[in-house]
Amino acid sequence: MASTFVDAEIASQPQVWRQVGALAASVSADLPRPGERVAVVGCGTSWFIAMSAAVLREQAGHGVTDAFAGSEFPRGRTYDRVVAISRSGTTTEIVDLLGALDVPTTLVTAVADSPAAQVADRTIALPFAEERSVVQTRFATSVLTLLRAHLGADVEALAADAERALDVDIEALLGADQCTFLGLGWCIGLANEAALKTREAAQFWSEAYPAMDYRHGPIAIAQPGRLVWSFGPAPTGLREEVDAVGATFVQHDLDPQAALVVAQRFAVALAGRRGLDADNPRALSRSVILA
Ligand code: F1P
Repeated sequence: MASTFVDAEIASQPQVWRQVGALAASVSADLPRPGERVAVVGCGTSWFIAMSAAVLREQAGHGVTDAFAGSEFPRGRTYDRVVAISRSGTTTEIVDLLGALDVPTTLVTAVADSPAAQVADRTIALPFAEERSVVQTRFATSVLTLLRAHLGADVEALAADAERALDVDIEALLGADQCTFLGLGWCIGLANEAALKTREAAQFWSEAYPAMDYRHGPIAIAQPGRLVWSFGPAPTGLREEVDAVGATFVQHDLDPQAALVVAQRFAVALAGRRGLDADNPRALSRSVILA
């Protein structure tokens, strides 16, 4: 039963993604064109969505696409367009960066008249994906849906997978004391986002790595009572290695973006078990606004 804003926001994703799908064609002129050299930027959750979107765009053959945390944008580099993701449009690093750049910029936000929108050249607003919880779920996945739709993804199939994700039984996972999320390619951003969700919402120990790098040290953390959670296909043999050390290997046969919905539910359920308010995590605010 939905008891927090974030529960309801997670559950609304299939329907909200469909709304994004219906909107996508009408805003495509403000999104990168094939061949453009693009950087996608954001902070926190928005950065991890940028990471996934960048890999997908480049793999789709649309051109060089980098992703940066807003604070780490390499100011000396030249891009044809910078796409900024910010739910609030108030995050200091993003407002400052958009104000300083002299290349075309597009902001994707939930708030059309935010400070970031005032300094971006173009703004794509998704007000129907706005959230009341501090912890981001549906706004982030809606941005990814938009950027995937712009690359030709089938949004209806994605939304149908999200519906399945809402029914996945997570009860057996909730006794774990640690989780490491893994992904290859565009799923690395999803793994980072899943790990951030559990840390933000539940103060739960989680890590995230590119799946091929997991053997290079982080596997030492795996043991009975801990999870190794793969978004998308895992490298050959990795599941067996995880089994051998007694950790629980987790993977869902869903589009990896829909599989992120399972991880969102996991994070919020963990928070509930720990008596935490997932809508208002310790030391977090809706956005980081620096003096
Ligand atoms: C970015 C962000 C969130 C994070 C926290 C603080 O916000 O870092 O990702 O979960 O709520 O703000 P925004 O720029 O997307 O509004």
